[in-house]
Amino acid sequence: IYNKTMFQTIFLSHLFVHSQDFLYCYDIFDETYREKEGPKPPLRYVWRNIILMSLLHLGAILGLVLIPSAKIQTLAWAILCFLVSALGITAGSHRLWSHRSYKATLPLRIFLTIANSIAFQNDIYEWVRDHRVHHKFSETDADPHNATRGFFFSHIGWLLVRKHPDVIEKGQKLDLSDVKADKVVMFQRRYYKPSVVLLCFTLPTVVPWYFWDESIIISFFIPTILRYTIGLNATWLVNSAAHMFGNRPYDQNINPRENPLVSLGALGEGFHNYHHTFPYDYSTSEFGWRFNLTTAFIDLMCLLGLASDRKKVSKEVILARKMRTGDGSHKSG
Ligand code: ST9
Ligand code: ZN
Ligand code: ZN
Repeated sequence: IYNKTMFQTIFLSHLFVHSQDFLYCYDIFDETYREKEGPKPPLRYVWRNIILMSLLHLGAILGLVLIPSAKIQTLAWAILCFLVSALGITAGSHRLWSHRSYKATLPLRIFLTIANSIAFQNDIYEWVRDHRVHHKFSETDADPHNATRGFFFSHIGWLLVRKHPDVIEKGQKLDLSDVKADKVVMFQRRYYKPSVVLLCFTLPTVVPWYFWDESIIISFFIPTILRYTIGLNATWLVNSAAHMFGNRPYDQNINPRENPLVSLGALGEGFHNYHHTFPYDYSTSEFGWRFNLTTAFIDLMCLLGLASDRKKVSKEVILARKMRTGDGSHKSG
């Protein structure tokens, strides 16, 4: 049905609508980059991280064991902490600051920054820098969590070794002027360590202990350690599982995939074939609120006047792209 001219018309109008994104070009794949020839640099382990991550995961197992002894309020609090921290990543460092897929007012940016420190996934500036090189140089040496190096590396291994020099070399050429200009982001970067001690570790522990007399051990190991570890793994699954398992209805030439299970845990971030194809779409998916709490949250914020300018790819452009490069898995849709 779609001949070449029709496709070009639709695609060009799409380019025009989103011309701003193409001026930035910070999340569009760079086809010109070539990995350096010759042997890869040897792995340099960071033992401090290996030890701390192992201890964290052991602590999370203890948290799991303690669940039957916890008060119901404590479990509800842990879920709340998980959801708020997750929004700090999904609606915050991901969709707002990395991709600029919508605009947020100062009060919302302050909330998302607090939520982001609860999540403790590096400060927003560093997260955005690593995430923009991930999109621009996806699955090459310049991608911090290059999924062609296997499930373990893209999941957690990349945080346990020194970065490939190309990540830093390419990352230094990125345009980060927009995040540098955001005073809330720069404030978080300056006070990042104390903010994490207070918001990721102290606050989630103290609330159950102070307000409903939960034991301090349970307060520490469930809403803090277990909740933090689940948040990290849900995020890392986007880099590992959603780069390996699932359909590719939008672009079968790239590895990122549609993975509804990952979306469920990561509040809508598992529709990764769509997201790498249209990184500036605020919903990171074609299907609105389906498995996508983050989209519902951003829509609510718009309703309350705290957010605006959501960027959305039109149905026509999506369909044309599916016909051109998709794997046919959405044929009935
Ligand atoms: C964590 C982050 O877990 C997770 C991010 C995941 C991303 C997910 C993406 C998917 C999207 C969807 C979201 C789903 C969300 C779902 C939520 C559901 C709950 N460009 O890094 P260093 C330079 S963090 C340019 O030390 P090493 C720079 O000058 C977990 N330059 O490199 C830098 O200095 P500075 C907690 C760059 O020595 C200097 O190099 N955190 C770049 O190789 C040194 O940088 C940890 O565990 C760049 N890209 O060490 C800490 N990178 O920063 C883990 C670096 O001062 N990190 N430079 O400007 C580390 O310890 C280290 O980074 C390292 C590498 C050992 C991994
Ligand atoms: Zn990805
Ligand atoms: Zn992204």
